[in-house]
Amino acid sequence: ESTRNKLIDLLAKDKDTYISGQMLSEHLGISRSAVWKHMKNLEKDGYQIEGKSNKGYRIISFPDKLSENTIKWGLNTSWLGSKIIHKESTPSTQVIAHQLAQEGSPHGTIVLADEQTSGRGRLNREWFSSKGKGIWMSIILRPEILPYLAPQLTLLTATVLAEVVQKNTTVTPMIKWPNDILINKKKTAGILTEMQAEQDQIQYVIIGIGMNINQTKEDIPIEIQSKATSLRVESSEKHSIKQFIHLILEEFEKAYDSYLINGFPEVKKKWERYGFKIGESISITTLRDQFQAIFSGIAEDGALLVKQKDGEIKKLYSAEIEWFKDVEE
Ligand code: BTX
Repeated sequence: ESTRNKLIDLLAKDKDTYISGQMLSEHLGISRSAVWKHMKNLEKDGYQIEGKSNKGYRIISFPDKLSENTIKWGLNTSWLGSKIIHKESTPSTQVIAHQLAQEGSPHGTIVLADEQTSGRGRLNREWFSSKGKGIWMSIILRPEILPYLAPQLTLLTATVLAEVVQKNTTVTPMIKWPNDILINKKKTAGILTEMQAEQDQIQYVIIGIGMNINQTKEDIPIEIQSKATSLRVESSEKHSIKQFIHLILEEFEKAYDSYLINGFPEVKKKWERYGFKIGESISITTLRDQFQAIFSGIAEDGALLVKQKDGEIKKLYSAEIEWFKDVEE
């Protein structure tokens, strides 16, 4: 397995250069016929490899299957995804990411899985993550911002996901404060931000992204069918999960770098472009009470702004919101 990965790394370094069988066998410390056998196996797994007798080998394309190598290949980022961990099946990528972060994994490390067996949402809610149908990914960040600003990263991530869907599909995404991506009012993606911090310093933030891509209607669990959807259901198209991961990581890196330089205003502006139900009446549930008010957007710091019946504007940092259709149900 590790020889195979080294071989792919060598070939992936430069897709336009042929590497001779001799060179590969020397670098890897295996015979030329073993090199040839590896090539045949790679082809079986969906790698397209060109072999020319007087030049050597080169990789033409990677399979759509996810692996550390296939994700690395063609990823146009400078720091995000510099380290990639991929699992076929795991309880939750968040758990792995926490472990890695505690062991010192660098800023920009990403953890991905084809399937999560106990994926989770906020407040320990369940997050369905069926095999090969969506993006189940955690990003480790070590931002030099004050801990109380970390929720802004959730809003930033939501705008990134919305932008990627807007630019690359035929459907129109909306963001439900703070962290749901909706298409036709149904949830397509969710974000879970977790943080390890002291009073005035963040050790790390883990951003968990769950995005439904290729589920059919029948693939979506009954319990959530009335409120969940996938890109495929809404656009009648299948999408390459690998390509979507690339798009998200590239857009995220840009947005994050710009956020560190320019602060939150740009994120706020973008967020409000996608904000669901701005100007409309919503139901708000906080730890203390439940009331109805007009959703008036987000504040300069990302808090939820609602206008109460008496005209007073309230700023909320943590709440659940619903609109009336849901409240009546
Ligand atoms: P949330 O608490 O906002 O949403 C969870 C709720 O969403 C559930 O109670 C359920 O009603 C609904 N739901 C569950 N699964 C799905 C789904 N696949 N599609 C749409 N709706 C669903 C949102 O939490 C945050 C989700 C983060 C998931 C990522 S995946 C990678 C990482 N690993 C991990 O365990 N969690 C994160």
